[in-house]
Amino acid sequence: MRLIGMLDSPYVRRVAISLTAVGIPFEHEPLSVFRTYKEFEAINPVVKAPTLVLDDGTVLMESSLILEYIERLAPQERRLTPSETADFARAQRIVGLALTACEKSVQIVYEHHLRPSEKLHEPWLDRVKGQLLAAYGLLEKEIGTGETWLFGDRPLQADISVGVAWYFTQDMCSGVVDPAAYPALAQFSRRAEALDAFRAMPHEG
Ligand SMILES: N[C@@H](CCC(=O)N[C@@H](CS)C(=O)NCC(=O)O)C(=O)O
Repeated sequence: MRLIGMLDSPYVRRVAISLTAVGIPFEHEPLSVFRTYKEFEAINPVVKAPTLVLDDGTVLMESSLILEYIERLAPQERRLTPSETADFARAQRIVGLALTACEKSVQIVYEHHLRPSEKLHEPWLDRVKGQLLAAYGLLEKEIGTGETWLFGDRPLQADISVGVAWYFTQDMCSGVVDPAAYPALAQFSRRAEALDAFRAMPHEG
């Protein structure tokens, strides 16, 4: 299978790290939805990263849907979602907060880089920043000290998504979320970035 998209997208990176963590081989094609729009469009006409092209030619998109598919391929002992229903609900909540943090960070990046500066709309940016801080405030409470993984002795999807979101925000929205105010997340991120699967799929910002 082929994973299309750049690792500076948190959505692409969470899929790349997950594929690596569960041991599913894939080819990575780091096409940009901006700089290589035409090439991307030739693979997926709606130009969304990540795009996963299966060996039979099926084209998947939306990171969470792709991860659902990957979960079906993964050997049981390497699956990335908890099997207990209550744990699964908590994991989905944490992933939802992490994805919201990604979405709000991407909106800040787009507002600064895609919109002409005279059209920048401060009330909108303030609203998005407030949502971003709320997401990280809730995640800080969810992850405890940041010294352990969320569901046992190995990182699952919730851990991957939190780690990817935090690094993305710190790298791409510098100064918006003060790491000193989120010590557990900062520590959690250091541990996540030291994992083999994270190191193999580094953020490229
Ligand atoms: N909800 C989607 C978000 C994906 C997304 O927004 N990707 C961005 C790159 S970070 C993209 O494709 N942007 C181009 C566009 O939306 O036109 C997911 O989880 O995959």
